[in-house]
Amino acid sequence: MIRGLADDRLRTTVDGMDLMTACPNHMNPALSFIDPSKVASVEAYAGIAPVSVGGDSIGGTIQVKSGPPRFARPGEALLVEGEAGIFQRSNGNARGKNFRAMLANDRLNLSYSESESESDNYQAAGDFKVRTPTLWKTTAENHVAEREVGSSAYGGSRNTEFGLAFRFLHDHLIELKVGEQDLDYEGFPNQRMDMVWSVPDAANMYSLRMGQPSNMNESVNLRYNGQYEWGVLEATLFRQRLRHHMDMLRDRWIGMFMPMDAESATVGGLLKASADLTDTDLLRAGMDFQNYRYDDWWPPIGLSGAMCCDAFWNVRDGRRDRIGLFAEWEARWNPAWMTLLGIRGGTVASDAGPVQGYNVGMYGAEAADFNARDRYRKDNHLDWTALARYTPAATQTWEAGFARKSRSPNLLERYPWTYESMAMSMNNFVGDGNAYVGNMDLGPEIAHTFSASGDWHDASQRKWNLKLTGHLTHVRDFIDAERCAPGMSIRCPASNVTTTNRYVKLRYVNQAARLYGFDLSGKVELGRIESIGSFSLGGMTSFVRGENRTTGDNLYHMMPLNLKLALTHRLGGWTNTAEVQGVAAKTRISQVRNEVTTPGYGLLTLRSGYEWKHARLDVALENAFDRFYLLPLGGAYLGQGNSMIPNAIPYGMVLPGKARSLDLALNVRF
Ligand SMILES: [Cu+2]
Repeated sequence: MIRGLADDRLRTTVDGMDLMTACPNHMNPALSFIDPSKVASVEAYAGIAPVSVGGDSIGGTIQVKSGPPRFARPGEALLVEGEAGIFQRSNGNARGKNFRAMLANDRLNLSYSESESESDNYQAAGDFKVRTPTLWKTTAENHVAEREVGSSAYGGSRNTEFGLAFRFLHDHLIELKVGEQDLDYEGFPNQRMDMVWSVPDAANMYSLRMGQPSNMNESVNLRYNGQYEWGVLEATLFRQRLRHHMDMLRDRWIGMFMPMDAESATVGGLLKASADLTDTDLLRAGMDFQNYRYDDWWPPIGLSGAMCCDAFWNVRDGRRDRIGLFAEWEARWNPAWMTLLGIRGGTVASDAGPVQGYNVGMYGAEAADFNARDRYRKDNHLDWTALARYTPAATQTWEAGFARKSRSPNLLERYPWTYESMAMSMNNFVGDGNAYVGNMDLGPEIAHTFSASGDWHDASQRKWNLKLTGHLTHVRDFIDAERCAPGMSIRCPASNVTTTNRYVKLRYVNQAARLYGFDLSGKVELGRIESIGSFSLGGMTSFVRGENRTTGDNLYHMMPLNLKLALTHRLGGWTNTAEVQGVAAKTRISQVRNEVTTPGYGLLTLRSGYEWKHARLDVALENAFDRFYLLPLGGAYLGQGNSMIPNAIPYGMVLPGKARSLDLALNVRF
């Protein structure tokens, strides 16, 4: 979440790949496809992202990259390197391992990496109870409050990647990466389903897809980077294929299964040239595209009843094709002034094929209405950014920017079509427990953002700095939600419009929104004591507010005022950190979604790390005082009991945070 915006409103890329999810609950976002041990850098453009890194998003941009390939120096021997690591976290008994090896001469680099991780359910720091009876527990067990957060376990998550890099003519590089991720199961405590391959404890009972990997991501990424006399040329072409299967892990198993499948294929790419026009003018120009195909269907259950006898199609033959062109001019007028002007144009075309429900009796009329409509939509985007930076002295930097950005609805905001309660409750990617239906008449969101910041520091920029940023965004046609009302469908009771303490049925709708806030961050070197080491203090605080200007409601999922302070001690290869996080109560809530307030809390985390020439050991004590707290952005806790019916799980419980955990990680390089 960046400045109140998240998910598809941010542009997130992994090694240049602009990846999409394939799930009505967005369980497989871009960041889930890179193994954390491989991440070499994370770059976040929090505010006004230049048009060359944005597009089809109204918030910031996040670029996650693994390290660049290394080569031996000419005439040098073969470069052989590797790394192996393990980690263990006491809470939930989370554990994992990673391995990486690389072989290179002065032209060619071959690499291989793999990692695995698993965890049991994690524990909260105090008892809480929201259980509805499940068949796995005795009656007595079903009524005991407990600390375990149901459906938070995961297992058998494996990432592998092969890499091949070729360097020629000195500074031209071609890289090919082939990656695969599969996992056995992953619980989602704020959704009504889990990612499942086989249910370990129920494997002997029933599984529709026994023996078939059902959650698998395959990607192929080809990249080129070349230095020319005039500048740099970059190209990326990637393909991603995603297979997704959901059902229920044992914590919410109610004696029947509910398989849900999704598949997607994405082909995307980028071509970008950065040319030095003069010593002080830089021009970036290029194009990017992304073609996405999506199918989302739920196999039938049983020989009679509500989920018999055909596959339910949530989205069939979904497609969303995007293309964009951009140009950006960066000018350094003199040592004090820099400006950046950019413009981007593009289109997003989306469509979906005809649908059907589990049976004609319950779903026939709604499906016929949907199928009778023309579902093709094409949106034109026109974005621009203007940014100026002023450095009047070595100790001050000022920056101000203004931007217009656009985002088109995703397929799951446009095309889910039924108001039937169970099917609607499976459509939700914000984790609020509510049930959603699409709206194919949605238009793109258009945001105008203004931000300004001041940065004060010592001349060397090493001893101290303080940075303050204020931001304001107005969004035309922000995609929020409205209550489903009797006029929309006979499946919307009047009580759905007025209830304040139940999960509700919602439809996506374009409304006006405004977000504003500030970020303040800084650090200071406190000094050095002989043979004891050096000390530094760093901190950041942020405030954001989101308002729906059409209804006067608050936007959903706004992080309350929060503060982080870290005191760091360094001596030789040793680093120790004490980190305090304080979060205010969340009292401004989205009424249309019946969002729940959360109390404020403070957490202390202690970390220590020691680095040798070929190894690194990290130890951390998270939540050192074992404080019970509720996650302000964690959503509704739906991890236990019957999650298939919107209000079978008692309304009002927010997902609790983790209890104290002792974490260990060891990495060895060779
Ligand atoms: Cu899913």
